[in-house]
Amino acid sequence: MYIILVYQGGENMNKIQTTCNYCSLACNMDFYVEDNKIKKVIPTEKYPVNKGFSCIKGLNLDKQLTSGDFPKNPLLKTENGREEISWERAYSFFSDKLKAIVEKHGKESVACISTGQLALEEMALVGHVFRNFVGGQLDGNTRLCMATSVVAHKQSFGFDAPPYTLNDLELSDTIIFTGANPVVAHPIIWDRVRKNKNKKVIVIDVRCSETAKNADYFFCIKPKSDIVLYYTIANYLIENNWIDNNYIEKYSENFDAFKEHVSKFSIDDIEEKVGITKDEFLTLAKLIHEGVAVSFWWTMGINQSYQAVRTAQSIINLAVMTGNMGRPGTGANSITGQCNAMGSRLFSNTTGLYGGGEYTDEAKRKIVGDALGLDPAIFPTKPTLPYNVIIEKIITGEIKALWILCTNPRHSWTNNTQFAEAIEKLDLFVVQDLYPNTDSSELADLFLPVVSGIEKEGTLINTERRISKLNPVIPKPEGSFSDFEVIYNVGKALGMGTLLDGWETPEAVFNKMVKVTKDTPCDMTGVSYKLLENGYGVQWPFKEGETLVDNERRLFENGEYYTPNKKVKFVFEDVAENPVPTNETYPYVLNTGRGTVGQWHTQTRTKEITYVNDSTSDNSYIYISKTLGEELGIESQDEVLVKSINGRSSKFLALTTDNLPHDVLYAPIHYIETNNLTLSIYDPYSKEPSYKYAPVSIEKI
Ligand SMILES: Nc1nc2c(c(=O)[nH]1)N[C@H]1C(S)=C(S)[C@@H](COP(=O)(O)OP(=O)(O)OC[C@H]3O[C@@H](n4cnc5c(=O)[nH]c(N)nc54)[C@H](O)[C@@H]3O)O[C@H]1N2
Ligand SMILES: Nc1nc2c(c(=O)[nH]1)N[C@H]1C(S)=C(S)[C@@H](COP(=O)(O)OP(=O)(O)OC[C@H]3O[C@@H](n4cnc5c(=O)[nH]c(N)nc54)[C@H](O)[C@@H]3O)O[C@H]1N2
Ligand code: SF4
Ligand SMILES: [Mo]
Repeated sequence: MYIILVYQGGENMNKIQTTCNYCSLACNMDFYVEDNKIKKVIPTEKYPVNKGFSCIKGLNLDKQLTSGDFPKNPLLKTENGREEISWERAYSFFSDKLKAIVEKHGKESVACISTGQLALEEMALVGHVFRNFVGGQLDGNTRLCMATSVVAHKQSFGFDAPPYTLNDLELSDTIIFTGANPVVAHPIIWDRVRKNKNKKVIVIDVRCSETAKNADYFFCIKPKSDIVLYYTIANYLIENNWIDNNYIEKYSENFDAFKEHVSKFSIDDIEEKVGITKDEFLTLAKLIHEGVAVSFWWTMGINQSYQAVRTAQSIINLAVMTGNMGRPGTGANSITGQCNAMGSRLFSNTTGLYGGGEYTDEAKRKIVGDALGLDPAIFPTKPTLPYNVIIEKIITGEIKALWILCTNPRHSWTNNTQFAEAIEKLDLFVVQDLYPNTDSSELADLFLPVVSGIEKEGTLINTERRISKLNPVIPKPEGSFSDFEVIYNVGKALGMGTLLDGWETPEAVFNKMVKVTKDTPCDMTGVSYKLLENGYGVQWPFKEGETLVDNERRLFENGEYYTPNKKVKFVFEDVAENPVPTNETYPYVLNTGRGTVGQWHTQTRTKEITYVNDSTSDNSYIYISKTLGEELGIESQDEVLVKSINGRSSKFLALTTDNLPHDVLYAPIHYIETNNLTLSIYDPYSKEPSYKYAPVSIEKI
C-alpha cells in the first residue's frame, strides 16, 4: 500500500527518471524536482520492470540524504576518538599506509570488500585500482548472496546467465518458488505474479512464509532437504517418462549419468528425509508434469547452504529435463538480491576478467587489454581469495589492511563477532559508507563519507539482466563526493598516474566496460548512456548495430547454451552430510532471512524511513512455534536467550507463531544479534555462507 500526494508544481519543475538502488528489481522512479528540492516521487509508469508500482523503499530514496546531518569530511581514529580531517589528508594517510603495508608484507597482504550495491562503473574502477594496480584481494558481499548461482550457472550453462525476463512471471502457468519469499523480498516480482490470472503458485520453504501463505500450494520441507526432494522428483518423472526426451537429446549432455544417479532416490524415503507425505510429493510431481509453462524460481533458501551449488543445479536439471527452458513462462530462474549484484558479477574484476572471462585465458586477456588500452600483464592471474579466506587470513595476521565499500560486515557477515575480532588484528581498516555510525564504520581507522544513490551517476544491472541508469536527482552538496570520485582519488593518491587516463567519468568507464563484452554472452556493445536515458532499460545481450524490437527477452530460446558444445550440462553429486547437524544440546535449527518489506539488511538506510521505523521493533526478535513455546514455557514478548553451537549466545524477544515447524526458529537478519549465532560453514564450490542453518537452544530468561 502506498499513497501518492499529487503536487501541482511550478514552471521550473523537472522530472528526472532514475533507478532504485535497493533490491535487484532496480525499479525506475520519476522524481519531480523544483529548485533542487524533491517535490514528489512516482514509480515510472512505462518502465517494464515495475510498471508504475513500487515498494516503500523506492518511494523513500530521498530519506538517505543525510549529508546535512553528518560530517562531510573523512574521520580518522585517534587516541582522542574520531577526528574530522581534510580529504587531502585522508587520501595521503590511506595511500601511505597501504603502500607501506604492501612494501613490508607483499601485495597479497591487503584486501578490499566491495558490494552488489554500487554502480557498475564504481565496481569496475575499484577493480582497476585495487586488483589491477595494487594487486590485492578484492571480493564482494555478492559472495554472501549470489556466488552459488554464479557457480551453478557457469557449470551448467557455460556462463553466469540468469535466463529469464520478468514477463515470464506473467506467462507461466506453474510458478514454483523454492527458498524465496518475494512477498517480502521482491514485492515487484509478487506484483507480476498477481498480474498473471492463469497460474498456480507453489512454494517450497521450511516455514510458512508470507509468500507461502499467499500460494496455491505450500510444501513445508525439512531444512536443507531440497536436494533430496529434487533428485527424487527427477527420478519419479523419469520412471513415469514425464520428461522431454527430445529436448534432453538435442540440447543437453550427461543425462544418462544423471538418470543413474537419481535412481537411488526413492519416493519411499520422502517422508523421513524431506518431511512431506507421499501424497504431497505426488501432488507436486504431478503439478510439474501437467504444467505447460513451468518456471522454477529460487533465492537464498537455496543459495545459502553447505551444499548450495548442487542444490541449485538440481533445480536447473529439473527444468531442463522437462523442457521448461527457453520458452515463454519457463526457466530455471535464480533471483538476484541487491540492485547491482549482476553488475558486480560481471564487472568487478574479482573472480574473473571484466565481462566474464577467466584470468588464465590468454586470448581473453588480450581482448580485454586491447579494449581498455592496458597491457594485459596488469590483470590478476588468478581469482581473488574468497571473502571467508580474507577474514581467516586477517585473523592469522597474513592480511593487514582492509578497505570496505558499501557493505556492513560487522553486522551481515556470518558468525559476525568473528569479524569484530578480525578487525582488531588489522593495521588499517578503511570504511566507505553513507553513514559514520554503522556497526562497521564505527570500527574504522579511516572513515570515508560518500553521497547516496540519488546524488550520483552510473548504471545498475537487475535480476533479469536489464541495464538501467542511475541519475543524480539533485546535485550533491558542496564538498561531498561520490563513490566514483573517492575511488578515483584513492587511485591517484596511490600513484596510478596515466593508468587512470580515460577512467575519469562514469560514462567513460561504462563505455570501456561495454567494449570488453564484445562477442561474449553478455555483449552490451549496443548500450550507451544515451540509449538508457529516460528509457526502458536494456537487457543484455544487446549488440552494436542491433535494433531493440522486444524489450522482454529471455535466453536459450534456440536451445543453444554457452558451453563449448553449446549443450546444457546435467551436474549432480551425492547428497552431502550436514557438517554441523542439530544435537541434544542444540536441538533446534535457526533459520534467518528478511523480516519485512520496509527493512533493508542492516537497516542503516531504512531506519531513516519514518513509517518503517515506527512500525518495526527496535529490539531483535525471534519467531518460535506455538507448540515449542508451550513446551518450553515461552510466550510472545518473553525475553529469551538463544545459544548457538558456535559457542555464542544472543538475547531476543520471542514471538510465537503458527507459521513454523516445531524444531525451526526464525530470526530476521536486520538485527546484529542474529549473525552472532550463525556458523562459519560454506558451500565447497561457491564459498557462500550457510546462513540458514545453525543448531541452537532457546530458553526463557
Ligand atoms: N525488504 C527487503 N527486501 C530484500 C532484502 C532486504 O534486506 N529487505 N534483501 C535483498 C537481498 S540482497 C536478497 S539476497 C533477497 C533475498 O530474498 P529471499 O531469499 O527471498 O529472502 P530470505 O528471507 O533470505 O529467504 C527466503 C526463504 O528461504 C527460506 N529457507 C531457509 N532455509 C531453507 C531451505 O533449506 N529450503 C528452502 N526451500 N527454503 C529455505 C526461508 O524460510 C525464507 O522464507 O532479498 C532482497 N530484497
Ligand atoms: N543470517 C543472515 N545473514 C545474511 C543474510 C541472510 O539471509 N541471513 N543475507 C546475506 C545477503 S544475501 C546479503 S546481500 C548481505 C547484505 O549485507 P550488507 O551489504 O552488509 O548490508 P547493507 O545493510 O545493505 O550494507 C550496505 C552498507 O552500504 C551503505 N551504503 C548505502 N548506499 C551506499 C553508497 O551509495 N555508497 C556507499 N559507499 N555505501 C552505501 C549502507 O549505509 C550500509 O552500511 O547480508 C548477508 N547476511
Ligand atoms: S521492489 Fe526493489 S527496486 Fe523496486 S522500489 Fe522496492 S526496493 Fe526498490
Ligand atoms: Mo543478498
